[in-house]
Amino acid sequence: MACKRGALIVLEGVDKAGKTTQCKKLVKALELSGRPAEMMRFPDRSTTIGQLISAYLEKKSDLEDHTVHLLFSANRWELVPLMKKKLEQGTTLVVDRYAFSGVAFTSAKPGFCLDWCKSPDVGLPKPDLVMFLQLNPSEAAQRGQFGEERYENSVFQNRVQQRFEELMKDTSVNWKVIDASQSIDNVHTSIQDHSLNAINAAQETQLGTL
Ligand code: DGP
Repeated sequence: MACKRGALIVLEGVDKAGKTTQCKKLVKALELSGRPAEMMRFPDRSTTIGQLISAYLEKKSDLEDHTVHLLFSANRWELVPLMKKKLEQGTTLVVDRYAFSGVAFTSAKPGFCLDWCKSPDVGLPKPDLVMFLQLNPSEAAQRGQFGEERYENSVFQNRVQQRFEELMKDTSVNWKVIDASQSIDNVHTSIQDHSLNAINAAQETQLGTL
């Protein structure tokens, strides 16, 4: 019998919501329970395209806004063969940001509509589950200062949050909103519950596309 596929699980949210911490905890918990799992993150700064993105985020270079949007999308596309291979082998992928960040961040800039922003990502593997770590901007601010990177300011992050709220109206995506103001362990428990359901459901369905 062919091995059962892994699930594609994505964590999204504004900065300081705890995505990276929770991705790591989830991978560890899944592995401990005997379910193969690996973490990925976008942008993946290790590739040639990822290095262009990284220099842009660190403000070492400037790129035209449409161009950088397409580079972020290309960075996801270049990892698709690897993602598909892992999923087919039965590994669950826990992904820190995906196409939804792409749309939310670019469409928060003036002059960008959601439809244009979504188009380069059409055809990417569709997540079985997208968890949005919800944290209001004032609580996020209490978790520490923003860093020096591009986009790390409250005005822009508020616009990003509004764009995510628009995206979450899309019922063709399996969105779950998680209250990220709870303790790390409570957030983890909710994330783990949703993930186990998604892993079980994924075994009965084919991987879709955005
Ligand atoms: P991180 O490494 O998770 O801190 O993300 C880097 C920054 O890039 C963060 O501010 C979110 C932003 N970002 C992530 N994906 C995209 C994308 O596809 N497009 C744009 N414009 N920004 C993105």
